[in-house]
Amino acid sequence: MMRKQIWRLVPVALMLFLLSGCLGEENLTALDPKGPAAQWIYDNMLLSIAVMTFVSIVVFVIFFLVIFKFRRKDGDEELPKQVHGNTAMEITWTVIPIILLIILFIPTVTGTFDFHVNADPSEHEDAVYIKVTGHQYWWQFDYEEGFTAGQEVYIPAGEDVVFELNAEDVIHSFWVPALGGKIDNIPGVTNALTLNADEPGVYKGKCAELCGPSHALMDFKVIALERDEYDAWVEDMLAVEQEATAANAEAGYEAFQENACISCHAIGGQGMATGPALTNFGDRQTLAGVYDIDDDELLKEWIRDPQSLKQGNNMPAHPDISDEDLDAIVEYLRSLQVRGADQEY
Ligand code: HEC
Ligand SMILES: [Cu+2]
Repeated sequence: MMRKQIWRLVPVALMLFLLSGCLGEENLTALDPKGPAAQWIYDNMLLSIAVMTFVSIVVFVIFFLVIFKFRRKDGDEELPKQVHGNTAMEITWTVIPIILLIILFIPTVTGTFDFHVNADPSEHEDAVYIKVTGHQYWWQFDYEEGFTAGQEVYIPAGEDVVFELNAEDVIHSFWVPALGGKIDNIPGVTNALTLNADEPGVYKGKCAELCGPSHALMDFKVIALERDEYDAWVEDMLAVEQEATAANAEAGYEAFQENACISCHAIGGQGMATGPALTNFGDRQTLAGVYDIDDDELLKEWIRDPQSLKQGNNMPAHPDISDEDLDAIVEYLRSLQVRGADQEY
């Protein structure tokens, strides 16, 4: 009976095995570090696995040695001589764990100090300093130059970038596994984190603190560019004006105003930021952090009924918006490009 039940675990184990593939989703992994902070975490992970393996081997070897060597044999009548409190052994098994703890302690503490930063802009005058605000269920990135970006944060590669972390509503957590550790975004508290991407590229990030029904859809991206490309991007973000970008999508620009989208979405420094800034929406790699960006129908679905795609999010539905307006808005949104569509990342 018992044995039969154990076999039932096989499909479960198989499922877990298959699901474990999901952990490797592109670069959403801490096991392939792409920056110094992530490298430090990875090295520490390997070190603790090594220490743990050493301890396990020693313990199991002694364990099996003892149960075989000292087991009761035929003819053993009396209990063997009982010993208590062997000082040499007591010292040995106290000192060895202390040494192992010191081995773990030193790199952990030195790294913690190396990578710790204060959320004080005046201490980071040479570094790029970006304010990150977590919202249910999107990310806002405010640059010192005075513009705002939504969902995707651009940084120069190979440089320390300081992120000041805050939250608008509930606790979120800013995590880019390939670049470093995670720190919470807490309403009313200011935390800071420094990340450095070795190479230009796109690094996936995720909210790592359960923050509501669409927590699992609160993804973002770090896009690391060469320094000169990054500078050009900053210039371009600053140069965007609502009307200017709208020149080729006049009707959409008007529909965007008429439907009061602008009351929540800033474009080029105008409008409110209760929702993600759409200044460079045409450059986005995903819709709302997670969906296929190239699908016009999905984008229209989002505008008509955002709840159907991201439960509990704070964008109201627009059930009465006309098809004409929708088409025009989609065209307008697609025209909001700063980098252009043919970028590699
Ligand atoms: C009351 C504020 C509000 C209004 C009005 C509003 N939105 Fe939104 N919008 C939001 C919020 C909040 C989000 C972020 C949702 C999320 O991802 O959790 C959002 C997300 C979006 C996104 C996805 C952005 C991205 O970075 O992927 C698009 C596109 C968008 N809105 C378009 C529109 C359009 C078009 C209108 C007008 C018809 C509109 N919104 C009206 C609040 C608003
Ligand atoms: Cu969150």
